[in-house]
Amino acid sequence: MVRFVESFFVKSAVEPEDYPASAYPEFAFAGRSNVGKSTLINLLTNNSKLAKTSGTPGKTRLLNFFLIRWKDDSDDSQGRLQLTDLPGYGYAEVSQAEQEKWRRMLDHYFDQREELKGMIVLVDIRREADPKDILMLELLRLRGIDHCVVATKADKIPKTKLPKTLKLLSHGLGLGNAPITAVSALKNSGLEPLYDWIGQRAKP
Ligand SMILES: Nc1nc2c(ncn2[C@@H]2O[C@H](COP(=O)(O)OP(=O)(O)OP(=O)(O)O)[C@@H](O)[C@H]2O)c(=O)[nH]1
Ligand SMILES: [Mg+2]
Repeated sequence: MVRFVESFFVKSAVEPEDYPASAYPEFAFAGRSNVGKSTLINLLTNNSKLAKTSGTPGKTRLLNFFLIRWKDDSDDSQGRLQLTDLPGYGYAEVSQAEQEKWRRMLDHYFDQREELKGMIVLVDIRREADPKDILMLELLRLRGIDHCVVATKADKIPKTKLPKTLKLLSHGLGLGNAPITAVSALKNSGLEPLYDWIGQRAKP
């Protein structure tokens, strides 16, 4: 299994001309505001100060790019990858113009990132399938972008309900064969499948 041994903040950007070079396999995190994207990045990198988190929705308004050095002891391989924290969607009744701006930003991102290997879509385990998430997943399918879904805040439901909740969510989101797993930042649990998923796609 890959481990993330070092992590750095590269830069924040909105406009494509300000993005850092697309030099390494890249993975982006998307989902409603406050779902736990920045928290998950910190968890995966074991670096609580890497991405800014907040109880107030709408914290991450820019694209934030991170560089990771990874190692896999099982086959002695190592390399670099990039993680991108995308601005959350749906945190307030935003104007049509704001939504349009967000959509344009996402289109630019998809158009520009040649090394984008996959997208991790986060959903709150306590919520039913959300139309905004369904739209996002549709977009990923249309663009042929590999993706998985992570249900966050698994500590908020009883463990016994986990399998059924994930099944319902998968069905509600129309996932088909795309994988879904649960994580908890509070319990630091559920990360292995994610390291695997990322590792498989980051390796040459
Ligand atoms: N209980 C619990 N709380 C969590 C978990 N993950 C995130 N949170 C909390 O949820 C809140 C939002 O987390 P963030 O990581 O800032 O969310 P975000 O998706 O980056 O939000 P935006 O930047 O606004 O898009 C914070 O108060 C976190 O502590 C989890 O697994 N369990
Ligand atoms: Mg954030």
